[in-house]
Amino acid sequence: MTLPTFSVRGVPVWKAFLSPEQQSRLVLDLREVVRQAPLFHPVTMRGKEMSVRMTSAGQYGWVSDRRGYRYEQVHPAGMEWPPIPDAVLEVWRTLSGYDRDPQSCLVNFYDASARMGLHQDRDEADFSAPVLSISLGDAALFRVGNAERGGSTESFWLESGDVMALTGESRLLFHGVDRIRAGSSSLLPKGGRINVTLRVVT
Ligand code: MD3
Ligand code: FE
Repeated sequence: MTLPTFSVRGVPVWKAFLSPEQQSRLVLDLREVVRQAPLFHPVTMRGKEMSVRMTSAGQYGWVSDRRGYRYEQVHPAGMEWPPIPDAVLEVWRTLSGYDRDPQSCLVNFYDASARMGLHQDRDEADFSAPVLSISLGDAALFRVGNAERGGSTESFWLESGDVMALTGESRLLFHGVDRIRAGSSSLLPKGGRINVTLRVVT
């Protein structure tokens, strides 16, 4: 198994794990996912639109609306989520060290002004299953904190082709995206950042 480039608070990061060719292939596959299951702005329980647009592939997709957030087996428009692309599954099988395939492939799209506030991911049944994150397109300043809200944080840039894994102790750390460095990658013709997050849900 490939050694990570560095780890921050127990979160391993593989810099440029994906070649430019692999990144372009993933973008083509994700365009097909978005064609079948269009991106939408999730809405918080307070009725506020998130700046990130999302969609999913796989058996479960993450949705949020005024009723709350949860995993659903259908897109808000009613169709089933498309299958997780093989090229995405390949990354999981190489790096996750886990014997089950992911059930959810969340696709987050950030334009230049999108961000994601500090939060924990705890909607999954089994926190011992890893979460894998693939970054594509413009760089993002990622922030990781502690298992409880508050305290010190550390930030680093995630660039196109980087992969990060959240396992064990690091799985429940608070984390978020502070900003996007517009124009830092030419992978997406109109700019922006895609983050693909793979999870076992049930
Ligand atoms: C770090 N997405 O969708 S990668 C999310 O870049 C989310 O779009 C971010 O946070 C993004 O929930 C970050 C995924 C991630 C998931 C779980 C983590 C990062 C994590 C758990 C602990 C630390
Ligand atoms: Fe998260």
